[in-house]
Order: sequence, then C-alpha cells, then structure tokens
Amino acid sequence: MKPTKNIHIALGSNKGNKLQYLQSAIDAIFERIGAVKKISKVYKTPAFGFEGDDFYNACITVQTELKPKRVLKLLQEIEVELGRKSKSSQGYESREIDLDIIFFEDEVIEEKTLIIPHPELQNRKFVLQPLMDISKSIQHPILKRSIDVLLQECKDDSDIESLNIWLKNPKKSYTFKDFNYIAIEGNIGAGKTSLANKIASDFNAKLILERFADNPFLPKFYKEPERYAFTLEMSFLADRYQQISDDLSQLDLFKDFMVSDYDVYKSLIFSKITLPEDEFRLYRKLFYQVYKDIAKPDLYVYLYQNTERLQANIKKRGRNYEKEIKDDYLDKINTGYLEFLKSQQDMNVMIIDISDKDFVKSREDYLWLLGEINAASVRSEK
Ligand code: PH2
Ligand code: MG
Ligand code: MG
Repeated sequence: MKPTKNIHIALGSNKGNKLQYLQSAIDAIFERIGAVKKISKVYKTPAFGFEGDDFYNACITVQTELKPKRVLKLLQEIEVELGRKSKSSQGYESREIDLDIIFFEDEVIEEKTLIIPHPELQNRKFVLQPLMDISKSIQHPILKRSIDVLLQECKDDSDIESLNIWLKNPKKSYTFKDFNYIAIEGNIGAGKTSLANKIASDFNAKLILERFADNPFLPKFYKEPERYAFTLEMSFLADRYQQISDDLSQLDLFKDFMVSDYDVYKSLIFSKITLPEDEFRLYRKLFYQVYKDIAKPDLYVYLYQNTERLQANIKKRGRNYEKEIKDDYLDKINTGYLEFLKSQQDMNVMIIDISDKDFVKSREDYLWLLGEINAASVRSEK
C-alpha cells in the first residue's frame, strides 16, 4: 500500500452560510485528498488581524497519499470552487472559505509558496483551540511543544466560543460499515489486498489478510502442478482454517467491523481447477467438514478484472513464482469463481467490474468502488 501521512487542515469562513462552507469543504477534501480521520468542534471566533464578521473555525485530520504541493493546489481549487474571490487589496479580507495546511505529519517545508508547519499557528487561538479537540498532544516539529502547551503560551486573548453544531464526516454516508464482516475476493492480481487495506484504514476495520507467502508448496506447484496440486490445496485448507477461525473469534473492541482479502471458499474454487475429478471430490468432502461452522461474510465482493490487467498487476508486484501464470489459467479461475457465485443463493454476493478502473491510483475510482459496495449494502438491508 502507498504510504499515507496524517495532515492537519484549518478551516475558516466569515461570509455567507459559514457552516455550509465548512461542510462543503470537508466533503470536497474527502473526495479529492483523503479520508477525514478527525473533526473538531466548530468555534465562533472574532476576526483576527482585520475588521470583519466573526469566523466559524474548525480543524480536521486527514490521511492522504498525496504530496504537500498537490494538497495545497487541491485546497486552493476547492476554495475557488466554493466561491472565494482573489484578494482585491493588501491584507486580510472576509472570505467564504479559507483552507490552510497546519501540519503535514512532522514535515518541515520552507518554500516560497508553502511553509509547513503554518508559521502563525502558535499565535492564533482560532487554530490552537480546535486543534486541542483532535490532537492536543502532537508535537510542533520546530517549536518542540505540544498543542496544549502552545495554547497555554499563546498571547492571543480572543474570545472563542464553541458552538453546539457538528460537522459531519463524509465517510458516515457509507452504510456498509454496518456489516460485521466483508470479504473481498477476485482473481490473482485483481487488487483484493489493496482494497481490503484501504477499506480497513479508512473505516477503522480489522484487516484479515491471507497468509500465503509462507506456503512452501506454492512455488513448487507453479513449477510442477500435477505433482503438487493436492498437497498445495490441503495445506491451504489447513492454513486458512486455522487463520480464519483465529481471526473471526478474536473480537477487536476498537474496530467497527472486519474486512478480509479472501473467502475460504476460494479453496474449493481453485481445487476444482487444479485437481483431477476424484481428488477434488475427496477434497470437497473434507472441505465441508472442516468449514461447517465457519461464519460466512455478510457481504462478498468479487472484483472482476480482465486478464490483461491481471497480468499487468501480477508483473508489477513481481512475485517470482507467479511469473509463469498463463492467461488460460486466469480465465479458468475467473470462470470458476463466477460459477461458484451463481450457485450461492444464500450468500450476499456482489460482482463489480473494475476493468476500466484503477482504485489504487485514482481516489475518484476508489470512491466509485466504495459507492458500488455501499449500494449493495443498502439494497440488502431492504
Ligand atoms: N484567518 C485569517 C485572519 N484572521 N481570524 C479568525 N478568527 N479566523 C480565521 O480563520 C482567520 C482570522 C487569515 O487566514
Ligand atoms: Mg488562513
Ligand atoms: Mg489561506
């Protein structure tokens, strides 16, 4: 997964429907920059450093994969789209929306167009007070003081009033998080692990990843399929059973739900392709005995990706033993999955075609995919 950073953004508005501007800004930040992790209360603050209407101020923590310059550019675009005009005179002016980067994790940046941490933050109660709500103990990387200490030392004596109105986290509109257990499935290279990782990190879910890297039979199987197929499938059966029963039974009280990058039935799907008929029947018998009491996911998402893109992804991740995988094998697995899914009447299955999407590179595509999954969860509630 791409590395992410936690950044802090200060929001301010002292013109028009101030609360609505703050909310629209947060929605746009979620769409284009990253998941919103924390939102402070909204504060009413007197205009600082110029004559003007009172401000509504807030601060948020956002998790992003983007670079500081890119974030700055996107924030400026959002300001303009929300109606902010460029300044007509020197000094401060009333504005519909102002979005400033306060911290970019612990980075220190001093360039003409961008200074991080924000050079004035320690002098402004309208920034420090909301920051107290969400990150009072983080250290200023230059001043080496935490937010609560900076606030105590701050000379700004403005009267700051916390309001009883709350900004909404855009991720709340995704109701799939009301499920207990979502499984992400798909062919080799479809992006199961990437998607499970992103959902877990954005929605505070417990992540269950298939541990396969240490399966010693997998490289052997790819070299000599006939010789190692049954051994491989048996070892997957044993490993997956152990892992899934451990993971599903260990409740994590601090997580909202579970998301996995596989479902145990993949054992049946693969073995049907890799094993001769009689061995498959033996295998299936064992499979059902082993898994008779394992919980099924509340939602099963199958990511359909075309073979060409699967091969490109497989190549990109560069696992040695996967180099020899043939198109024909991938096609068979896809067909195996689709046949299996057709036969699953009592499972909540959703097949999503992501052939022309790249949810790893594009946040827009990622949010589209979340929207699709969400639509399924809304339908299944009815
Ligand atoms: N922003 C300024 C200048 N003055 N005063 C308050 N109360 N809130 C602000 O967000 C603010 C300000 C420059 O960006
Ligand atoms: Mg500002
Ligand atoms: Mg600004």
